[in-house]
Amino acid sequence: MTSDLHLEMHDDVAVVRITRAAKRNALNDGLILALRHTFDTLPAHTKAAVLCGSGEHFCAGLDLSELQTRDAGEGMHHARLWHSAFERIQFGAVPVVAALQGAVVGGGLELAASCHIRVADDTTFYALPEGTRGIFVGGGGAVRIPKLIGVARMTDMMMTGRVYNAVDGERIGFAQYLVPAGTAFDKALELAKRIATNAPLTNYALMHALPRIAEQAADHGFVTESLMSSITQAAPEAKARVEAFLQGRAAKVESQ
Ligand code: 1HE
Repeated sequence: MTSDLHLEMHDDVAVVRITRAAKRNALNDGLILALRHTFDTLPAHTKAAVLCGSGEHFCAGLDLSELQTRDAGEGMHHARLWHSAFERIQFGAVPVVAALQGAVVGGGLELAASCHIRVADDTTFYALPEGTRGIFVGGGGAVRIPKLIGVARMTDMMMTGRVYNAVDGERIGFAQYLVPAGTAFDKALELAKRIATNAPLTNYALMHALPRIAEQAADHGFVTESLMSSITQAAPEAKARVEAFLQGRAAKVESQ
């Protein structure tokens, strides 16, 4: 498929790294297929993952050198290929934490938006240059990005070419964490290791049920929530964790 994607296990955390820094980690078809395959076939003991890019930029989006060769039908199938790959990230086996630096633009922002948590460093900037390149998002951005920042802000970014810096990007909801330059990977790995210690059913509910509940009508959402709540509570692991707290063996919630 490609030699530009690398998987490395840190115990039960998978680190998936795009290693195409010379092209600012721009996503060609080989990389999209490799992302889909990698997130589909993570080792069975994987409990969480970090997605990162090598070099100074997370990802410059679609490899524009591939854009020129497609007609409308091929273009649609190409977008569907991206959807299928990013779907394996969002609705895959384990939570994924993105470590961001430099450019998180176009399809790179769509890729980041398919992860569950985004950690940005001070050098991060976000843009959707599709608007100024005469095209439209095609990697799920029209669905996922408004959920992070709202339709109005996405419209502004695409219509005007607006670029958000790291501070403003965190303020409007692109990233949940903002850390000093060069430390996004460390923070993302720390978070992934912590996520890996959660009860697997809780992580499953957060990945697969929460986003769907949030889109259901409230009366449907309450019922789905009650089902998920009872399933997680019934698991032996939940009982053991609550028991550990009651016996003073589990950490208290502390302000940070
Ligand atoms: C690329 C790409 C790319 C860099 N496709 N080759 N994305 C964009 O419109 C963003 C285009 N890229 C940039 O604006 C800049 O490259 C960056 C801000 C990301 C980085 O700037 P810089 O100064 O560090 O790097 P550079 O000198 O611009 O680029 C280095 C090399 O990477 C250069 O190739 P070289 O052979 O001349 O060394 C660039 O051509 C190459 N490169 N970005 C191809 N994107 C499913 S729909 C999604 C639609 C989109 O994502 S559209 C948005 C595309």
